[in-house]
Amino acid sequence: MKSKISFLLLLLSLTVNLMAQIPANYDESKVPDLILPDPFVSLKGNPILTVEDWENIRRPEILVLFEENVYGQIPTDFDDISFSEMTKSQNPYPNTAILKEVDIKVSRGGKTHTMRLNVFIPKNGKGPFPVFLLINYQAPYADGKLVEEGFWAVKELVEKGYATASFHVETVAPDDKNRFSKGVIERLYPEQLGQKDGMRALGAWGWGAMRAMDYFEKESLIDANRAVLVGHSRSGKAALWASANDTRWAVTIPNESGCGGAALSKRKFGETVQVINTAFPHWFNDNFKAFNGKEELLPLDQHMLVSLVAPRAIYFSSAREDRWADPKGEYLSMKLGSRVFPFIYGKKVSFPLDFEELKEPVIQPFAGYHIREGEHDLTLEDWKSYMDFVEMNLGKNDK
Ligand code: GTR
Repeated sequence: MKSKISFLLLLLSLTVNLMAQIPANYDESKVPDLILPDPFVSLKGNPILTVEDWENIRRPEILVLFEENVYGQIPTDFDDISFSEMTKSQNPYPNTAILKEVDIKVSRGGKTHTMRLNVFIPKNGKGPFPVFLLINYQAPYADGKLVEEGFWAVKELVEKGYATASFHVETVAPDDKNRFSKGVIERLYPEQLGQKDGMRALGAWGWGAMRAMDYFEKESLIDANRAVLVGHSRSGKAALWASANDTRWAVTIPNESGCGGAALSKRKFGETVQVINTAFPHWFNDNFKAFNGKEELLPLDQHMLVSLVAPRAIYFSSAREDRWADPKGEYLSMKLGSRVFPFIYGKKVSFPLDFEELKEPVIQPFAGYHIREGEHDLTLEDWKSYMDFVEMNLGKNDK
């Protein structure tokens, strides 16, 4: 009996070890043949050719597919929202920017959740200023520092006449598999927890971006019609899902968002659905787990998220050494998903180059992409291309 138990324990530990070491594929020749769902054929099998059919039939279908199978819902109902300025920290850029630390208080069903948004507004110029929101998951606030330059390029943005804001994901939903519900989910939307397609961490962070947008709409120094949503990696995934749901964002920029973000899941290159669901079970909804090791069964792929953002502008960026996030899969998903611009909206967008041929950032109206040298990170070089893309799409600032 004892030896049977120890044999079972051995088997169990071998399985756990194997799971932990599921080898990632980095060999392009081992990528499966891609069979991707067609964004332009409805679930009933009808071709989708017009803006009317796209916006009334196919777009809502695709949104529900992502909600049910991947991210979960983003509930948007609440009873009350209010904004109060709480400035306490020292402004790192007193000569060029006004700092506002804003508490956003949201109530629903007698309960209240407060999230903190940090906002820098140019001091020079008259505004209202276009704004960049960064969903942040790094820890600059922990030690009382608001900004980590490079990762959040406040100085450069403000000098170019942009307002910029950021919130830390912890202020909405902790990034922890045991605690993720301890913010907005348990407090305001507890019924979501019992639902297999309920809101989880990425959806909650997207919800936070929406509340920041509610604030932009009320702040007279900010032009909410020219708002850019940026996220890096896990927060890039959240930015993409938020913008698919909330069409108030004029430009969407997920950086190196990889698996469950910009990259095509069915390529199974680098991080896979099984790996991400095992390491971060709190990011996606429960139904997504059914696709562990079975990406081919997904009734969607990430290029369809690009199509949900259209006709608003969208930009993906990758880093050469960030193979975990599958840069080629990110580019292909942009290339395929952005066909919605010419096919449906009659707007010229083209990505004529193969991934291997890319040298310069592709900065054009509606859809863009760059891959820079280096590792997984959000850098000043990335922000510079974002500003070029935004200027092309939203116009030059009259500072
Ligand atoms: C990794 C995760 C990626 C990406 C990254 C990040 O550990 O596997 O999907 O989100 O974290 O957020 O930096």
